[in-house]
Amino acid sequence: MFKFFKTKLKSVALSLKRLSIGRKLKALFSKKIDAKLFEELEKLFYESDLGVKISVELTDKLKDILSKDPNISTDEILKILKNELLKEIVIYEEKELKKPHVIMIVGVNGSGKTTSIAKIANFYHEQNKKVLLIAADTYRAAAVEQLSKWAEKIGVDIVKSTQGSDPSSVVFDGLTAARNRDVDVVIIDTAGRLHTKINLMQELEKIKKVANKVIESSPHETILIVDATTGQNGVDGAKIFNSYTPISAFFLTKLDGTAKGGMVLSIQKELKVPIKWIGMGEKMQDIIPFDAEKFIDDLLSTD
Ligand SMILES: Nc1nc2c(ncn2[C@@H]2O[C@H](COP(=O)(O)OP(=O)(O)O)[C@@H](O)[C@H]2O)c(=O)[nH]1
Ligand SMILES: [Mg+2]
Repeated sequence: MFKFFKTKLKSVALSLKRLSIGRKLKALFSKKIDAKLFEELEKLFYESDLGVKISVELTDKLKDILSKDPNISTDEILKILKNELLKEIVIYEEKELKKPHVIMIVGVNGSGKTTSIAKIANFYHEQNKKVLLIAADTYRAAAVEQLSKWAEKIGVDIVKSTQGSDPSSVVFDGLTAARNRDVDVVIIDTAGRLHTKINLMQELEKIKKVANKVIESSPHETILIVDATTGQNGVDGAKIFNSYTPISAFFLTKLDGTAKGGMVLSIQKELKVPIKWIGMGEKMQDIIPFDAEKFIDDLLSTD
């Protein structure tokens, strides 16, 4: 583990606890057990962005448990909840990096794609990997500029082209350069696209085809950036996205903001796609590899 990571993790853990529904649960369980309590429970789950399915399932489960054992302690209940929530986790299987390992980043505008690329790039750069960025968001000049600034700040290479050029041709150039320069990790920035714009979704397929021609079976990962503050809308968008371009993992951003945290579970339940990273701020160090158990502990924390 690297220095910035260790110190960062501590503050990240603290800010994740902010999401906690454990305290609210504890308060609820100190009330009389009746129909109203279960209504409030379901509401709490739902308002924590756990989604309808998980909220209803958890409430039913608790109803069942409390009817069998009305004197069960809150700690016991939280333990049961933890196990139930862990069942919703799709485990991310760490794979060996290919060389070069090609990661394509996709998502809607403003979700945090470019910032997250900087975070991932910095993460690998800190591990002494040679990183190359490809600026394939050619729609806006500002996008290329933003990525260039990050590249400079981190100290990694970038391949870019002029605004309006074909994104797949930039990808072709970038991957060719990656091969020639002995690069370890390539990260491709793509233009923000709404999953409803079919031509843009098809463009992603074209980028992938071109990538595959230059580097076999690349991109090795397609990561969908999802703004965690968007709740169920984000989940619905991700579903459609995934139907056009299969996603290998999520990067959930803005968990430091107003996000309720429950989306971490609902998005996995609905898509069966794992979360690999979470974003906790605007700086390049504000990234943590997703740790399901730790996350659920924080979510259910009562301190
Ligand atoms: N608070 C917070 N802001 C973030 C995070 N990730 C990105 N942002 C901000 O979200 C805005 C959009 O990010 P950007 O990377 O440009 O999104 P893109 O349009 O998808 O490339 C910027 O103001 C970022 O600083 C995060 O994890 N936390
Ligand atoms: Mg961008």
